[in-house]
Amino acid sequence: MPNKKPLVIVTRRLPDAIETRMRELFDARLNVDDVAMTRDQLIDAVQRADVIVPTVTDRLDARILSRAGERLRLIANFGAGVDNIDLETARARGITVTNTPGVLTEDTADITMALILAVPRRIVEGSSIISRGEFKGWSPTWMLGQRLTGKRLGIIGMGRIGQAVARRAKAFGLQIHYHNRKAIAKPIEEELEATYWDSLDQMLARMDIVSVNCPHTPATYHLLSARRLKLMKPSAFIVNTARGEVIDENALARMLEANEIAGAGLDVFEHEPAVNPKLLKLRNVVLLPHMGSATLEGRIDMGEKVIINIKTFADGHKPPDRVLAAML
Ligand code: 8YV
Repeated sequence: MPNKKPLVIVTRRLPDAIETRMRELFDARLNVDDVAMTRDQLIDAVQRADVIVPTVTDRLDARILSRAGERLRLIANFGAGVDNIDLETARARGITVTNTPGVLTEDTADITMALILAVPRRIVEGSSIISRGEFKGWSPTWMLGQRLTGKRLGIIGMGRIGQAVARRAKAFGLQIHYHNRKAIAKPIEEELEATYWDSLDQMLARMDIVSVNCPHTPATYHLLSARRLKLMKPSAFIVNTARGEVIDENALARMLEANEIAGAGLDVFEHEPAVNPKLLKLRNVVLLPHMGSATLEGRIDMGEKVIINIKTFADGHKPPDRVLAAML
């Protein structure tokens, strides 16, 4: 990368403090209007920039990256998930990719726990009864939900976020189970009193609540397929704060409609921002607009990570959050 300030194109508006620091350190081109870039604008950006800072909604696929200019050396993703970037093409073109892991763990786990509470306890349904003016008085058999304490939670993907969910859920009296490519370190497993399942199928059939906390990769696309969803107990709930693509959303909507799954809490969708119209009609779902990591503190921390990644890279060092295609 040349000695002068690198030309950094930021695709969306970021917190003020981050944008200001970026302007101080780099030749930063900001998106003050915060309008998502079109494909043509993204192509123009990858052709001009030394560094591009995309977000989850900017799809840097093979077709866009194959048009990248010689100057583009770094994609410093503002986000932990990198499924918006074609890592193979980036690698083939010698473009380094970084992300922002670790700083959105607790916030995402909080929203996951909120959904784990909200769906079985019918919190949003109850709240909307009040706001519609339909609360006619208490009765012993009205608005009954499901107790959390003593139930089994199956976490799919026991990385940082999965473990943070497990810690919270344990405090609520849930029994922790998990499926992961491999078992986590014994001391953590013991602390969480967690049970490892190498067979996802076997775990699914036994859980009361399932939480999706794995990244979206070619290996996890539709991991919860129609066949696997059918393994779940009809009384079970499912929560997804990872990526919509991990669940066959159509199959899930059909099963929720048919009461073959008791309820769902979804913060992410397969064709975001579109939401399957079937889901919108259901009473047994809580739907959120991809806000798992949406805290002011989290966004600033993410921005700081992006800056550190760009700065270390521009100074000729290995950036701390380098993503390797082989990691996925
Ligand atoms: C962020 C996320 O909002 O980091 C991720 O992977 O899904 C989100 O929580 C998003 O990535 C910002 O680009």
